[in-house]
Amino acid sequence: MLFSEPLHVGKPNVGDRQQFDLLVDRIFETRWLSNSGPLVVELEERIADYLGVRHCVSMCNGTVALEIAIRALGLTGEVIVPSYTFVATAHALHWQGLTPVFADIDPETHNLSLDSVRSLITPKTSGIIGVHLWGRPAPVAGLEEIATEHNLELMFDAAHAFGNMDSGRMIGSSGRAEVFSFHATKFFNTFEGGAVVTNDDALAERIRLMRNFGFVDFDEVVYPGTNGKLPEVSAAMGLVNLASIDAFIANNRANYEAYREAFADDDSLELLSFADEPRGNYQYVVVELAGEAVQHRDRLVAELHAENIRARKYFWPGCHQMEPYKGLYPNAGENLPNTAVVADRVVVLPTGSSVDPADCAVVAGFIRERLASYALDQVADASV
Ligand code: T4K
Repeated sequence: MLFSEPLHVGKPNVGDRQQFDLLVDRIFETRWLSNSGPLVVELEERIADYLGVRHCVSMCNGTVALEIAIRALGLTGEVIVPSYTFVATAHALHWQGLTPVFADIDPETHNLSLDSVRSLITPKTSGIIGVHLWGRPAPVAGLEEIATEHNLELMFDAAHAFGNMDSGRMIGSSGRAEVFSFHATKFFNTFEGGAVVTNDDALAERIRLMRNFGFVDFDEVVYPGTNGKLPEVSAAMGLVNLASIDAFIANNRANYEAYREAFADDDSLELLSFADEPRGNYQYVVVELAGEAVQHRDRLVAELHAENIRARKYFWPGCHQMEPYKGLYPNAGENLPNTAVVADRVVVLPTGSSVDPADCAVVAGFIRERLASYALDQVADASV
């Protein structure tokens, strides 16, 4: 086995333990544990500042953040989303009694195809949820144009994109609202957590109320709210992780460069690149197998796991192939040719602060060796 301890795709990035302990001491002293305590307020201010948005409303996780944003925007009927995303994007709509209509992706970017989105608009469509997949920006300008033209709401699932930029601007300001996940496996985590960010004052106010059962004061409720609150201990984790964000970026970047160098002259795969922005989280290291190597994807992943390298096939096979969507919309795949192709080719590789560039070189070397060996087997088979 190449690694005695498993190498994970999402092993958490964690900041300074002593600083965290100090904040936990404060939580114990004040006995303020939840319900928009001082650490939550501070974290929300810092995040809004970091992203350059007017409002950050923290949440207990990204999925509830999506549900609340969807509800607060008043979406109805059908909402267009990519199928090639984590299933929470679709589930958030389904849980709100809406129909996710699955659009295809651009095979180059893995993000929504504008042509596909256009082709799926019906009189029942009320909105579009773009996803910044792998943290790479969705085609925001094109989606805005479509939304304006058809009078649709537009929001973004930015679960992967905390700390990333789009054309020199931090991701977080597009559409009516953007939703982040601060789950343990994300670039920036609060154990579990998430946030809705927006520049719309009225929307932010509605989302804050919905997060806390709809209470406007001690006794009066004005919305059918839910409980979406982030606890203080999670905010403490967020504050210490925010202080270490540059170190997380440097680490991920070095890992990404190590993979890039190791795969540079290998044409059996392509390492997805990130746009040349001043900032980026480099959290998802994604390779797409090419040519004959594609048919060996599952075997490669199994062999990586056998070496304690827990590579992932995110987001295979696409939401439309998962229940309840597979049963509800059995023909959805007809609109998703690129999703099918890409989902069969992708392997996501370990990175994060418990992985270093030397580990990445070993992982890449193993992948190259295996892909070369499958190719040789194929040549041998063909000559029999
Ligand atoms: N939208 C998008 C586009 C998303 O990707 C997500 C979440 C959401 C919305 C919803 O946000 P949240 O409601 O989750 O905040 C993981 C995460 O649970 C999920 O947050 C994430 N996307 C998704 C892409 O990945 P799994 O089922 O793959 O996680 P799991 O348990 O296999 O963990 C991944 C790896 O990380 C494993 O190899 C083990 C390692 N790990 C994990 C945890 C939790 C650790 O080493 N330590 C840990 O504490 O879903």
